[in-house]
Amino acid sequence: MYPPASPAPHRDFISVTLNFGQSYDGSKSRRRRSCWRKWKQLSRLQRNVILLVLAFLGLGGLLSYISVADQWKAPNGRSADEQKMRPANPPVLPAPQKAEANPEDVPGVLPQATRRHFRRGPPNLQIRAPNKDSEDRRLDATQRREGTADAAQQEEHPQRTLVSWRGAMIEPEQGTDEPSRKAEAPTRTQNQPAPPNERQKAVVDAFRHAWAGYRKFAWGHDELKPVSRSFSEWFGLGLTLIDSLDTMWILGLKKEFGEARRWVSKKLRFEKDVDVNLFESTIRVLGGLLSAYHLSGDALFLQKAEDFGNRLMPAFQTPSKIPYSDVNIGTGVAHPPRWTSDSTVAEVTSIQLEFRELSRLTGVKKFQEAAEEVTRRVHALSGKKDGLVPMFISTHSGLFTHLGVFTLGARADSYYEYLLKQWIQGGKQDTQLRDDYLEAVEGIRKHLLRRSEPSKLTFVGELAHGRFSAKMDHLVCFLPGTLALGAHHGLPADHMELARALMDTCYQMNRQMETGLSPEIVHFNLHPQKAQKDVQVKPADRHNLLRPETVESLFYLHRLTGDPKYQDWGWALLQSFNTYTRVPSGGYSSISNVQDPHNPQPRDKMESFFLGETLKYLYLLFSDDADLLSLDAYVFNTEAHPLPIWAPA
Ligand code: DMJ
Repeated sequence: MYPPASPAPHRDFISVTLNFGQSYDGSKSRRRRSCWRKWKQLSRLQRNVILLVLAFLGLGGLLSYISVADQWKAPNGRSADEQKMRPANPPVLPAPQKAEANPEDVPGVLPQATRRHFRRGPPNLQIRAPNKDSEDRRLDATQRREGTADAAQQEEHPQRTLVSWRGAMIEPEQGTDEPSRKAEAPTRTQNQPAPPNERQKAVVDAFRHAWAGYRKFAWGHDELKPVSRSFSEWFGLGLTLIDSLDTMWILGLKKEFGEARRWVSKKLRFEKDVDVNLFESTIRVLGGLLSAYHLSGDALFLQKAEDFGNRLMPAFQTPSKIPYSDVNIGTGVAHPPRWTSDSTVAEVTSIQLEFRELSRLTGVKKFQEAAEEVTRRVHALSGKKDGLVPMFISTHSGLFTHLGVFTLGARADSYYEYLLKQWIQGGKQDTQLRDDYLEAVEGIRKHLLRRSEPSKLTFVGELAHGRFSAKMDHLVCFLPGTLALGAHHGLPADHMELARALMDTCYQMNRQMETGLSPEIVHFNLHPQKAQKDVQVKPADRHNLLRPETVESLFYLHRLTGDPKYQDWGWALLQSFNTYTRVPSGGYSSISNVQDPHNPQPRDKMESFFLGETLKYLYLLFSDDADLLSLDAYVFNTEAHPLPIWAPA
């Protein structure tokens, strides 16, 4: 007899035998039994260690599978995310792209020489239709993003008749484009622009000086503080740089544009925990990017615009669909200002040009739908007075608040501007926009228009609970230009007469000041018996923020009447800006006292709209070429960023 087998000695190591073939006798059950017996013979520690090793091996295998699979999905070594961001169009501006290959990214080092030569002067403004391939790729990317292949399929075969957002039946060929993946910028080219004349060169010089200050002391920040040679931050998005992109393009500043483009490409990031004002960031950032895209054809700007537009969308998630004033572009949390649940009427009704265009270019409808819902609701509200709107609106109830106060200045101004400009943008199809605008102009005539003493200057005052005030913000000086634009597009000829009269007044608001620059607010004299000046200024209102409205209207008035006096007036204004606001070390500064030429008191701030609007409108004003950003092809947003008119009238 054999003695019973002695118990297995305790082992301090683990032995694992792997046998992938059949067991020696071919019996699976026997092999299973033997494995199980061996497993049972192991100590608890040994079993745990084996299980741990197996789990580790399994996890490692899974991770390497994922990594390999990702590479399969992203050929050419590009990540899946990069694939999604494929440009809609190949850029038409090779110079900045080549420069981007240059690792240098900071001001102070000249950008790499460019391959293709920019013409001196305004470039050939060109809007190009996408080629079929790029359009298809973009369609694919959008479908992946939204999972809306079905919707896209429908749009592949659009019905002949579309329903506009107001429910009107329209024929697609007649004009207004619904946002669609097929929609794209129309193809328009402009003849070789004339070389800049002497006055335009002076604007280029002013721009270069402003830009030099920004570049030296505020690069990549929101605003230059030219006196202290530093910067201020508002949204932390390089506001001045983005607001200036299309101006540089129009002024033919190739090197500056290329350098700014590189910053947008490498440094502009929207993933940041920061609150932005919906209106201000829409008109400056979204508008600036869309316009830069249209002028240059560079898809980078459209990608950035779409990213930014998406981050603004939470602002529309309110009970009333009237957007909040502020939204955090990093967290997606939107909110009204701390002290109220109201939004400003001008703000919620002056984002439509940009959101509509973003939808048209991307094919993503939500931008247009959200913005137009606001227009629809405001249109239907009570509380207006002959087309004039109050200044505030509740984001909870969707109703106007602070009823009975009417102005064409701050908090209401661009509501009127965008009624007209949306109508023009959409190819003049939407008669409700036009009619609201026409009614408002009559409301202005009826309630807000007066003539000053002794010079009988026509001005637009304010109404508060039935009481007229002869107060006029410089902001109201957008109105002559808007009226002239409407008349040009077929609205009553007497709008042009009113535009001319108001233009005279706005110019006088500047000329009657000792510096030749308008204060922020004036009060007009209404009393013939008093030996007073027409234009009076209160001490608190004597500042000038380098605002554009007077030169904006001068541009329209000159372009649409051909009268050279408007150019002369603009020239005088440029001299005043140069004399009283130019800071020798670079940049221009807003000033605190337009009535003291000896000490205008620089406020140490150069607003982004000085480059985005004021200098751009001056440059366009001094051009005699009506094709340079033709008013039949483009509509300017309220920050002077040109966007294409969707269809010819
Ligand atoms: C700009 O941001 C825009 O023109 C806006 O419509 C009004 N305020 C400034 C310029 O004054």
